Amino acid sequence: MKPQVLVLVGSKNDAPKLSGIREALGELGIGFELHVASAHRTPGRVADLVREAERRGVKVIIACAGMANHLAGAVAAHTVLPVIGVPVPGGTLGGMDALLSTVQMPPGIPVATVAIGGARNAGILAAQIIATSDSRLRQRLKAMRSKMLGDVTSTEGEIEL
Ligand code: RP5
Repeated sequence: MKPQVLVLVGSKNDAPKLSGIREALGELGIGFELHVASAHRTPGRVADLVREAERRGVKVIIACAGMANHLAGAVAAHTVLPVIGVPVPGGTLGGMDALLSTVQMPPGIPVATVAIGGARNAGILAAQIIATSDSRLRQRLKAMRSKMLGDVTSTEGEIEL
């Protein structure tokens, strides 16, 4: 499966908190590749990975980091591909630092930011972007929504006030 999504994590320690990306992309049949690259520790590698990915036909980049998440912004600075930022939870501020540094981009260089630890939504949003030009993927996304409806309504038998 040719990777359509590039996933970058700022540290190997982030990866265990981000399994929702793999799960969502797997459920939707989208190939991805994963690399560790840090905006601060390996800035040149970030630029190289992003430019290579664009050349190889990657359609969306998901950038995940904790603390000061400058990774997503740095990635966005090197490409016009859509970039989704995932603030990774942890540290002394619980992820608020990562959230604000991901979302507060200057005009001209947007990063679509999901919730702190919102890995699954990042995968689904990447799929929705790709689905704008892939009708079969759009059908799979609709099937995912239908399953969600079933999952929610089936809980009604379990609730009481
Ligand atoms: C960020 O700093 C990483 O994304 C990670 O969340 C945080 C701490 O990195 P490690 O010291 O655990 O490698 O760049």
